[in-house]
Amino acid sequence: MNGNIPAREITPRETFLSRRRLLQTLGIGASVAATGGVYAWLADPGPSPYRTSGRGPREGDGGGAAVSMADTLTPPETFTHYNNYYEFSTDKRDPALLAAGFKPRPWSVTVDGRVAKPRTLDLDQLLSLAPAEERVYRHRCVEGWSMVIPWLGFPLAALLKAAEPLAGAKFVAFTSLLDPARMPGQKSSVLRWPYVEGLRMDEAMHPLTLLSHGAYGEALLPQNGAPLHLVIPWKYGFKGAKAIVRITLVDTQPATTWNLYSPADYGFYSNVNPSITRPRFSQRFEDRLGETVDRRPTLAFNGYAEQVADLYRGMDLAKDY
Ligand SMILES: Nc1nc2c(c(=O)[nH]1)N[C@H]1C(S)=C(S)[C@@H](COP(=O)(O)O)O[C@H]1N2
Ligand SMILES: [Mo]
Repeated sequence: MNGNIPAREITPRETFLSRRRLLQTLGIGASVAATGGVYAWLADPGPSPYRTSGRGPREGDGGGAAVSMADTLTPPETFTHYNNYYEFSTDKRDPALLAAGFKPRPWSVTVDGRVAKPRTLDLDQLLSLAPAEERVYRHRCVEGWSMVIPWLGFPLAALLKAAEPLAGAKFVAFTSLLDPARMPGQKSSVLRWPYVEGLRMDEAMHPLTLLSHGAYGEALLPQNGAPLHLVIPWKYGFKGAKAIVRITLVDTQPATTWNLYSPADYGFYSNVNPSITRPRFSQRFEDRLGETVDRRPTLAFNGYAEQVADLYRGMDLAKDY
């Protein structure tokens, strides 16, 4: 066995855990093969609607010819101790400490707006909507660093479909928790609170868009957005709101936190795009945390172009929106 573990990315948690133990026993650790758009972990080969087997970098990816598509899981300690979570602190080392006592239960999520069946679900009701799947995704922050994370969750589409979207639903607005007593960073006005984000309806319904409640085979820790963290792997990390309490289907493009903060720097769409240089961060390269190799060229749509580029047909990809 080597790094080329053919795999499928949909894995029951039990299997993930036992497989992880097996791999550890074999001394393989947390290495994982990358085969293209979405990676996986298991040794069982299986058809995947997302995997693009053996796909190397292509022209238009934004990457150079020497891009290696082989990825290794980011060490869990990095994922849990290097966090952007301004509700707690603007220092990435702080959320692990400051959120340690944050209790993600009880929790409830309201799904409302342009739906036939608005509802408020507690966490157990929500988790019972769909089985947990494992998805190993690249995560790219607009600051230029990246990780590779084995998320647990289910497609956001499952939750949206259960609420029965109405014809007028064109966008989905996400709201994170507002609770300054539990989130000390909200006492500062560094951002407007609560944190809000949004997607167009087709982006929200896309099978890659994951409502995550776990990672590395465990429930999410508070610093990673417990109990619910939205994951949209082809967009910059800030599009994926943490600690979500409300999901509202709306007919017009909703306001989003970083766009309110600086409209010129953070467009509504914010798809990972090497050709858009943002004033504070060039997007041409990225640093994969935990890797010693030189910086990597940024891939268009974070490497998921094959799965999502169709959503943006007709839009000028050299522009930010
Ligand atoms: N509510 C909320 N969601 C948020 C953020 C935040 O500060 N508040 N930071 C975003 C940014 S910039 C990133 S890179 C990711 C980080 O997620 P992680 O700590 O789980 O890796 O969360 C995103 N979601
Ligand atoms: Mo980020």
